[in-house]
This record gives sequence, structure tokens and C-alpha cells, in this order.
Amino acid sequence: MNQAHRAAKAFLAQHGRAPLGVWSAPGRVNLIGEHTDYNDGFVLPFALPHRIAVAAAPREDGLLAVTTISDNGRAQPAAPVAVADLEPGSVTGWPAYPSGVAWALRRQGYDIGALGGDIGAMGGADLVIAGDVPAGAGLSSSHALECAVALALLGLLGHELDAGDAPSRQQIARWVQHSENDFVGAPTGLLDQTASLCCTKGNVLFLDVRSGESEQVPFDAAAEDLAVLVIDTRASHSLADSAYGERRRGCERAAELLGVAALRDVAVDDLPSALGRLPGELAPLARHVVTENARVLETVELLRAGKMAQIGPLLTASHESLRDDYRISCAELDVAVDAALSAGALGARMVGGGFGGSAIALASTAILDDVRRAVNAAYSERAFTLPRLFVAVPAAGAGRDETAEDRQTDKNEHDA
Ligand code: GAF
Repeated sequence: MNQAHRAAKAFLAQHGRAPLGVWSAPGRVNLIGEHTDYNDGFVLPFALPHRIAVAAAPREDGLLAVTTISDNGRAQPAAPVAVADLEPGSVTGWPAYPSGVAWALRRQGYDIGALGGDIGAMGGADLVIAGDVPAGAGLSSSHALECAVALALLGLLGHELDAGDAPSRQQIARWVQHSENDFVGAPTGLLDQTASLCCTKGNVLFLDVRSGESEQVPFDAAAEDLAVLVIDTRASHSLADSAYGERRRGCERAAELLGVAALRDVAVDDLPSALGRLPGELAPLARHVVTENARVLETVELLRAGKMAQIGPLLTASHESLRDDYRISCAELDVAVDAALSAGALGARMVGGGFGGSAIALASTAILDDVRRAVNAAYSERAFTLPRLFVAVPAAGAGRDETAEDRQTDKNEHDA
């Protein structure tokens, strides 16, 4: 059963009525372009087939009531909150993610608390959430949740994604970021929300975060006898949250000292002189960001030229830069990358925020089992919890899912 059906079925069981619709959004991996998004740079993510689905229907009491469905099917309802009372700090823990989205949309004039329109603040919504994006794996499960909630709330308000009067996907991504930064309190960039909303099946998304310009670049690894293996290390270190903010502030300070709006504005050729003007602790951060942006551009060129197998060294260089200059790797990520490379992978790197989560390896399909075995063996040797391994193929971005009710409506219209 896919996640949309799980969510719809659980909604019926929980609320005794069918949802008005189901909307879902995927997790992501980033092929390359890490910690470049909040430096106005370039990223190259693709959507995973793993999704978070939100079944939703309006209420009449102004409350937002959110229930999650665990893997074993158990419903976990959060305490309902009044949409009109939502303010940063008013909701904590995981319910802050859906609540923050309702708050951010309300600030843009899309007020789920006033669904009834002329009956005033009598709206609200019931949301039931099911998903299979591994949590805490650096695959962006929280952003998938936020994006699916955003689409569900906008859908309930009559602004179906991609319809004439609907906000654009990139606009919604910015509102989700606003919710994450200012309601949840995580200073993240735009990579994950945009990936979840704007990626398309079969492609990587080349995004210039500053201009918002994007390009869908075909990425059919199987056609080249290649595969992207995702290695979820199952490790997560407590440094992750504080280190992210520190790195971000470091980059902003470096840009300020160099007199540019963002590190994106430093050209690779100007790097040596720029580094000479930065204090010791900021220079490696700037070096990572500037060289990583260049690696994204090079990767895109190679993909456009049909030379996928040649991107491997760029992926590995990205990992080395994140490990040595940005200093956000950890033993589990380094061991996974080293083992994959020793087994013959063309390239491998950590993905996401760092200090745990996942790595990816690009390898020929002929040696994929060797790579899996090598990573597992290296983990066993160090007594690490064995990683979760899967091959990732670019999947579709967020959207409304067809439910049994939609199909019935279509059939009725057809029969009429
Ligand atoms: C996390 C953040 F949410 C993204 O915005 C991005 O900065 C990423 O880390 C690193 O590239 O996923």
C-alpha cells in the first residue's frame, strides 16, 4: 500500500469520514552542492521515491488536529492547537513542523483557521500523516512533512498546486523555509523544500538558489549501467544542530569580511587572495563553499554532456572538502565513503547537514553488491550499527495523490 492510501485509510479509521484529499511530498538526496544553499549558491538534488502523505479535511472549530501513523499502523494524535493562536514557541516537538506551516501560510493570507470565510475563524483542519522517508537519516523527512502539509492546507483552501491562482512551487518552498527558520527555529536553507516541491521523475534539479532559476537535468543512471547507492549510516550526533548554525554564521561573517553579499560571489580564481584576507577559522569554510559551487557546475556540465561516469571524482572531492574544510563528517560517514571507494565505487560523499545521516556512492551496477558487502563489513569490523542500503532513482516531486474517492468521482463523471 502506498503512503497516500495508508494515510487515507487511517484518516477514515480515525475520523469516521473520508478525507477531502491526500497530498504527498518526497524526501531527497543531494547529488552534490552541500552547504551552498544558504550561501546563495548551486545545488543538485533529486527526489526519493520515499514520501510523506497527508490526508486532510476541514474542521469547523478553528483547530489544527494532527495525527501521525507509525510504521506498525498505530495512530499518534498530537494535542489540537488553535490556528489563530499559533506563534513561534507556542508548539514544540514534531507538531511544530505542521503547525509552523499553518502559521507561515496564515502570514501570507492563506488562513486555514478561517476556512469558512464568511463564518469567520471557524475553520481548522484534520490531518493524518503516513510516510516512509527514514527519519533522522539526513534524507529530509521533516521537509517532506512540511511540504506535504503546505500542499494539503492550500488544497483545503481551494488553491490546488499548479492551478491558475495557486502560489508557485518555489514560492511555497520559501514559505516552508520561513516556517522552519522562524517557527521551528532551525536556520536551514532552501535546498530541501525546493527539492521536495520542484524535483521531477528521472531528473536531478539544478538550482541557482540566488536567482531561483532551475533546470531539470536528466539522470538515468541505469541506462549507463550505474547506480546511486544510498547508505543511511543510522548515526546521528548531537553536534548536528549547533554546528549547522555555527557554520552558517561563519560563512556570513566570511562574506562580510570579503565585502560580498554571499560566498557565492567569490570566483574560484579569486580564492587564493580571498583566503589570505580571512582569519584561520573562516578560510576553510569559504574554501569549501567556493570549490563546492564550482564542483556543482562541473557536474552539471558532465551530465549535460552524457558523461555521468566522470562525475565520481567530483563527488569524492566534495566529501573530502566537507570532512577536512567544513569539518562536519563523522566516523560512520567516512567509513562508508572509504569502504565504497575501496570496493570500486566511482565516487562517494556524505549528504545533508552532517554529523550522521546518509552518504551516497555512485557505482557500476556490476559491482554494487561488492560495495554493499564492503560497507557492511567495514561497519561490522567497527561494531557500528549496520547501515540501511538502497538504490535511489530520481522520483516525482510533491503533489496531490489520487484516492479511491477521486477515482470514483472521475468514474461518475465519465459515466454521466
Ligand atoms: C540541511 C539543510 F536543511 C539544507 O538547507 C542544506 O543546508 C543542507 O543541510 C546542507 O547542504 O539539509
